Amino acid sequence: MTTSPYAAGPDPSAGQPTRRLSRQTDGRPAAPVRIVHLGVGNFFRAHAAWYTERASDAAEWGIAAFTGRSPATARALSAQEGLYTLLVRGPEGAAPEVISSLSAVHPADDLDSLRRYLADPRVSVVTTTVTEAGYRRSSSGGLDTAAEDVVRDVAALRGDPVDGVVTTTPGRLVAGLLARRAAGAGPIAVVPNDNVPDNGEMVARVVRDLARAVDPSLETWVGEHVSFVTTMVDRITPRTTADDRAEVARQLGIDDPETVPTEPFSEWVLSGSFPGGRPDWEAAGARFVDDVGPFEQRKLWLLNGSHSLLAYAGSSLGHETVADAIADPEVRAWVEEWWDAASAHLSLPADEVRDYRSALLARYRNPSIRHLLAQIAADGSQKIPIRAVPVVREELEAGRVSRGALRLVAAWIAHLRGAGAPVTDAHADEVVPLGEGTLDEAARRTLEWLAIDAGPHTEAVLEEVTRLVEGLGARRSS
Ligand code: CS2
Repeated sequence: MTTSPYAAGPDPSAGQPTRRLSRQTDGRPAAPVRIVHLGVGNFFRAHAAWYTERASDAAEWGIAAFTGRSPATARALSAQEGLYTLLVRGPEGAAPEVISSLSAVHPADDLDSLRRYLADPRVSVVTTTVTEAGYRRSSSGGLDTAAEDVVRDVAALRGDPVDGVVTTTPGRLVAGLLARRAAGAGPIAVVPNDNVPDNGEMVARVVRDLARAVDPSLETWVGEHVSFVTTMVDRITPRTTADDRAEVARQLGIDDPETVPTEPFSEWVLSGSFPGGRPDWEAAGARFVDDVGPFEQRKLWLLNGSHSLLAYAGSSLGHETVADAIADPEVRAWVEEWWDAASAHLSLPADEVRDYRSALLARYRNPSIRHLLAQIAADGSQKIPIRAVPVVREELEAGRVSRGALRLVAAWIAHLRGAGAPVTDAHADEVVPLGEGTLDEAARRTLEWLAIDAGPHTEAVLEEVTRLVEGLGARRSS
């Protein structure tokens, strides 16, 4: 057996001998590539890659993963043959698991490899985790055909369908599908794993729109050969810290800069067909259902909604992590109030909702996960519309000016006005100005931007939101 020599860089194990991961000593042989993935961040490595690792037929299903913006991840993962350690942090301690399911990792601009994989009939699944902004949607939900990079991708593929250089996610998917059609490689499933309602239809629309703009006959081919699967994904996965890397070094004697920390809980609910086959993900607990909708609402409203509330309201009180914020009785009461408002509109049995809520509290309190509120606060422009607005609207339709629901909107306004975690947002140019001016102006502008039309309740909603923002500001300065 050969082991990699300890590579340069800070020694995370404070003096313990460490080596790098290698398939020969630590993992399984690389499985043949049958899945292509776009966006190889921490969440994907804790979730779909882990389900593929745990599938009973894992030896037949290798993943070729492509990075998002940074090619550094491709270099770092390739240097350890695609292996990385998933550090599962539970209340009782941390358990490392070496994941072998990434058979190859490429930088995003390696379009030759992308086209080669998609032209291979053995490849039958494409998964994506690129964040909502990555799908280049316009406000109407279709492809943003006015965006410069989309315009460039369309022109590139019209000019050269075989080698045209594309950069957006829809552009890369369409480039790959052109190669697949040309090779006659057969049907394929596209499986978005982003935390967006109805994500299958979301990706179907942008792919069809871009295909049509490139070549109308491709849109027809996509309709006949590409299945878009809808999913609900869940696993709390913070960013990697030096402490995670040191823990792996302590337990395994391995220095893994690509360590991914995550929680023990995981959920994946999917709906749709896989015409070219798929791994036995059920073996790892994935569920295949007819309608993902109720699971999606339960997760987006109860988990993600309360996460965003913790991120904005909790950080404005000076808390740094989810565990800190949920331990504050005042913040906990706000979360319960949010949950009460959201739960009233879930189409699931009440005892299931109750169990889910208490499981969430346990997940948030997990002392070995350090989930930064600032991480969750990022990109509110994409989160608030899907996490807060549906609940506010449901409450208004039920005739209620709901303090529990409106507090999430108010906390975001307080954040835009400078309270708590700093604003980091792909659409900062658009949303930071929403919070400017007097509080009343900011509240009106934000509600309008969120398309919350309170009708006869408008003044009452504005008053409530203003009072709630003031409440958060007051606590902050005390
Ligand atoms: C979080 C999610 O950062 C965020 O916005 O709410 O990433 C959350 O941790 C995951 O959806 C959990 O599955």
